[in-house]
Amino acid sequence: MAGLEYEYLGGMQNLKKAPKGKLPLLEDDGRIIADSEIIIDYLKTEKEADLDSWLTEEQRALAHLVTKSLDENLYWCLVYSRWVHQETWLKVKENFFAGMSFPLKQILPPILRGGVKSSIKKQGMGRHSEGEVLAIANKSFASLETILGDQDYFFGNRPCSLDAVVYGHVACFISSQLDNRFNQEARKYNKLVEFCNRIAANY
Ligand SMILES: N[C@@H](CCC(=O)N[C@@H](CS)C(=O)NCC(=O)O)C(=O)O
Repeated sequence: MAGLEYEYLGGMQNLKKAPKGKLPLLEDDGRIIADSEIIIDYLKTEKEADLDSWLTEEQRALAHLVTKSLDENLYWCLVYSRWVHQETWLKVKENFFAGMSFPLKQILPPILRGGVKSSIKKQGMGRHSEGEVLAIANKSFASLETILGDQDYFFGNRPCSLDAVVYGHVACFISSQLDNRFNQEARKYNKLVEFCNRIAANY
């Protein structure tokens, strides 16, 4: 979106390089920058890639709070839908650990799933029923769709970092090959579906 050259290196093997034990991370000239928020700040300050320079103070404030709502709330609904929901977990396990050799492929998945389930319980989302988590996710989808309205991007016809953030979260539900209740619910929001298609086509 900022027009910078980059190479995408996906995969959980990158966790070995992660100073905070979490992905994503950005590697730039031998420097490792961890956490999406810190990566965006780094691009703004070090790479002159500020997608938000044209926003008003108020729009920037709103973008920040929407971002944090998705990072700290909707994110956990996604984790729940993938790691707790039994049927989906079997598919996630198949894909997530595909590159791993025997016997690690047998041993690691239940251990990692146990860790994720414990984190989600400590965070709080894991204490709700699936129906309640779905209702919580639904409120975020509905609110995003209301804010987006008939615009191409969240603040009009020009994208900003909030569009990247929303895509990062919402496409995990809408554009995923998974088809659980969470994916089905998200796909009912036509404007969000079109938004994801627009971002995917343009970027
Ligand atoms: N706030 C962080 C969240 C990062 C995060 O939770 N990453 C997950 C994957 S989406 C992760 O790396 N989990 C690995 C683990 O917890 O072991 C960000 O936006 O970068």
